[in-house]
Amino acid sequence: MTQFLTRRAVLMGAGGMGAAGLLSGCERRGGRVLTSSDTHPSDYPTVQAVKEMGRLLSERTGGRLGIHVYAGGQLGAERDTLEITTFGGLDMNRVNLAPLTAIEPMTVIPSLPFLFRSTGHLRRVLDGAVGQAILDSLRPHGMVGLCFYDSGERSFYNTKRPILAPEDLKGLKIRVQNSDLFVAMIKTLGADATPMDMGEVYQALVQGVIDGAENNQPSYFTGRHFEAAPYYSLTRHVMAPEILVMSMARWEKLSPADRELVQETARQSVPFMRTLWDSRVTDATQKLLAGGVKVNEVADIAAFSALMRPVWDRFVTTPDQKRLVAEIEAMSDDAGTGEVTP
Ligand code: GTR
Repeated sequence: MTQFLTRRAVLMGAGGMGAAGLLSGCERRGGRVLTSSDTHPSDYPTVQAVKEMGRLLSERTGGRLGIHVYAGGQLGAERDTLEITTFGGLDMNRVNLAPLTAIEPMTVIPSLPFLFRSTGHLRRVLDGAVGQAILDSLRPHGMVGLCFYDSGERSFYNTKRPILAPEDLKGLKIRVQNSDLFVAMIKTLGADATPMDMGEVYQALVQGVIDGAENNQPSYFTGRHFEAAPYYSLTRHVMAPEILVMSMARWEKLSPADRELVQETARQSVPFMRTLWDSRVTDATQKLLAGGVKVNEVADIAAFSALMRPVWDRFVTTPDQKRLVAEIEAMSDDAGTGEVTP
């Protein structure tokens, strides 16, 4: 019931029942507590980063602007909250790039398997003109891309066995995000791809509806998936980043100065998030090992990348996509500065 009321309040554009109560005075001054959604719990780095952005916004505007993050997936799965965001029922949303791949072809690019050579390479790409082009590509879809956040490397985990070669995935039911690209990637390795929302994965593993999934260590740990699926195999096949978007409907209601402030504070939350992210990966990895997870390196990564590479041709079809992929491949691995360039 609470969840229903909260969801309804946000949908009504009230900014949430609690937030609405706080608003009245500051709304008269053109202010607002912006609503934002996240599938992760409130201590997760993505949630912390958006809260930090809210803190900065509030500090710079004397409390006129702020952000309330609805964490833990309380407003629904990413696919659904994205839809709500596009029609303006939510002001902001932090999601993975995967559910956006069905909406905008440019978002396919950073989600391609084995595209980035390192975290340095990824950060350099996302901080520069290529990243900006991808953020801008969402505008015709009713969203303003504000910034990217790290999401580490996704690897396979399952209830049955260590994955050392693609053959080990044969016949396994692997949960994927709601994205044709992810379905294709998993099918090409010989596994059975099962699209499902993140919130359903733990139960599906426990009940044997699926045999495994793929994700970074912090999500694997935070979702307690490791308890049911203790084999974690370091294929590191995708580095699809997280993205923070704002509803175009809300953006257009902001003054030019406030838009600049929103964009600037979002950028400033990126290095903050990266610091939290790096320590979260270390911490989750230690806790997973302590929790009895069997982590294995995969010696022949080339066997996976060779099978997954044809997915590029299927999903990279437009001249704009091809140009960006070429630019990314030509870019060096040097880490970004941590400052996001406009
Ligand atoms: C996580 C990501 C979430 C969600 C999740 C999933 O790594 O942070 O936004 O996309 O993966 O697999 O659904």
